[in-house]
Amino acid sequence: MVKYIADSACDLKDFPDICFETVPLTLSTDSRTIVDSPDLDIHETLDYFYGHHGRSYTACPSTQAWIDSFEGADEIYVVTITSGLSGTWNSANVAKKQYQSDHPDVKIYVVDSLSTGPGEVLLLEKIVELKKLGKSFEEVCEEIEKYKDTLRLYFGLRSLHNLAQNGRVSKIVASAIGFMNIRILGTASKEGTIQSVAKCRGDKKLVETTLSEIRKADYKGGKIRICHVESAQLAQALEDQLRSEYGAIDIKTIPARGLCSFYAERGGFILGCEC
Ligand code: X90
Repeated sequence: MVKYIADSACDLKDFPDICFETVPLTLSTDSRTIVDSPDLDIHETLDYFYGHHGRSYTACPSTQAWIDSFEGADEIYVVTITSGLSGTWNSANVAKKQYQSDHPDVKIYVVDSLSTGPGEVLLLEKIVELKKLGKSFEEVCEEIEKYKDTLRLYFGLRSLHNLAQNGRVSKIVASAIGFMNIRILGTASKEGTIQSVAKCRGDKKLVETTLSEIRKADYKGGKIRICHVESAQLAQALEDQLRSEYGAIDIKTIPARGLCSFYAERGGFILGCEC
């Protein structure tokens, strides 16, 4: 059996016609731990964190959680959030080694997305597409490593509070926003870390600047996936702009799950595209 697995930063809850499962990260405060399961109420979870005044954290899945997800399959594809910001890729690899020492015939490919949310979605969709074409395990691994280089990730955020609190961006960068309608536009660096691109005043300017970055990246009409945190309108504005400039492109928007919602925060979006 072929199984497809991603961590919950991937933002998908299910995937039709294949055996797909997500392994949750966790979000927590000193008094509560929230598992990023597919049925998590995002609105309530965000309210909880905004109302909580102490520190809040996240944690990657345990080795055991990965091992449990491998059970029963003989060919496994795992997509993780960037190793540049999370221990998730590492814990998946520890699980892979351990699992293969007990099940030497099981093939496991763990791909470091160097991205998150929509970047993970694009990788997963590509793996599924290659398998449908009848590619072997080795061919899929090889083609995915090449495909990864064609992907770009952009994100527009209203607050960097949770990223800064957890050491994923510097406090200096974070303090530049949070007032006067300032949004930050960022991108994933080659190493899968956060690189800030521009400060924009208001959503309209944010959409314009995102479009101009995509143009600069030499985007030619490839697939686009967008995740948003309670900002469907902003995502729609991006979709509309992209369609009016590039025509009938394959573009889809979904709400972010817990992990990306926690870090991208209300009003944020994350966009992945093939360049
Ligand atoms: O292991 C953990 O506890 C998870 C840590 C994840 C930290 C960052 C998640 C960011 C999610 C924010 C904008 C996208 C940045 C992606 C750059 C590669 C969303």
